[in-house]
Amino acid sequence: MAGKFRRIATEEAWSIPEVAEKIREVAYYPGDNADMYLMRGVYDRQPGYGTLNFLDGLLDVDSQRVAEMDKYGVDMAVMALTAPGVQLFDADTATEMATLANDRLAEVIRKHPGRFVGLATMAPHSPKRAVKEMERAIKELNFNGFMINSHTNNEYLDNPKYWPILEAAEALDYPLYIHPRAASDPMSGPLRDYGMDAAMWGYGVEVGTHAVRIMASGTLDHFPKLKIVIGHMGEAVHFWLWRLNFMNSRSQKVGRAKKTELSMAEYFHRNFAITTSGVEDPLALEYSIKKLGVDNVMWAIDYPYQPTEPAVRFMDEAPLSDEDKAKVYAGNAERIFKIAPAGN
Ligand code: 1WB
Ligand code: MN
Repeated sequence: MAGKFRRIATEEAWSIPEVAEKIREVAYYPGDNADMYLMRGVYDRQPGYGTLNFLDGLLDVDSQRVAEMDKYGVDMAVMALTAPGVQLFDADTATEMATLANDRLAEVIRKHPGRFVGLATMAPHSPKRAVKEMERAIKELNFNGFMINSHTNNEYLDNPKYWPILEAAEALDYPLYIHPRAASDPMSGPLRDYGMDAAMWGYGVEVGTHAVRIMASGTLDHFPKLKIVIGHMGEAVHFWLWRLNFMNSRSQKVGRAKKTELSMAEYFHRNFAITTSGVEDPLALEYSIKKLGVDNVMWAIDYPYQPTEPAVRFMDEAPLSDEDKAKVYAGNAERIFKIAPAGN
């Protein structure tokens, strides 16, 4: 892998048979969660997503995934249990499955030295146990961060009951990646038609809303050093910073919005970094780098949901200086996820 640039892909998905089997089961539980449709497709190969066959790619490491990485010069993948993680399960099952998934990911990392690092999964619905698992993941499994798949039972991380998780991420000093899942029930109605529920549109609406809730609630006043990573070219949140600032400060003045220590843009610049996962648009990349600084944008593929070759080509062809490209491809991930530089 002696390419010109080290390539670290930062939002790479995988799963284990036990979690896949459990998701297949809960996807038919009574209820009207918008994630169910996608889950039936991916995990039970029902029409819609079944034919895309993501499942094989998710469950595989040794045959296809590593070969694909080698073929396109992807040096390292930052891996996490795929959306919606364990968040569809009841708290006990979720806690148990998170531990199992993290143990398995640690095995993958050991088996392929230098090729993978892990983001821990945990059960937000059981914050105390989640914090224990976060500590174990960093201190015993040597993981490099955490992933939560947006809402849990329609609740968001601005809810103080989840703050122990934010506190732990800040104290352990590793980033929290907020990955999409289908929108929470009250928001999901109009997103259910025309395939809009998932990656096409609903995912971005869900995580964008989550990020704005975290900022507008003043939650980050309590966790000034917390680093939050969001994918899909920032879920477009940074496109709205000017308007978020204008409207939020006006609303704060008339008592419609919560008083916060910083402006929305200040929170975003201080606490967030973004990845390019699944958005291979040069103009969106240029805007992101200009708006957020080249130090806050990381490359990702979103394997196996997105193909590797165009993701690599997109970044190889991006009109950036070598110095900037090296940052987006690897340097920023090394700093933000504390990944040892190549050769170490
Ligand atoms: C897709 C993308 C589906 C992601 C997913 O199911 C996840 C998709 C859990 O492209 O349809 C993802 O991780 O971005
Ligand atoms: Mn993803």
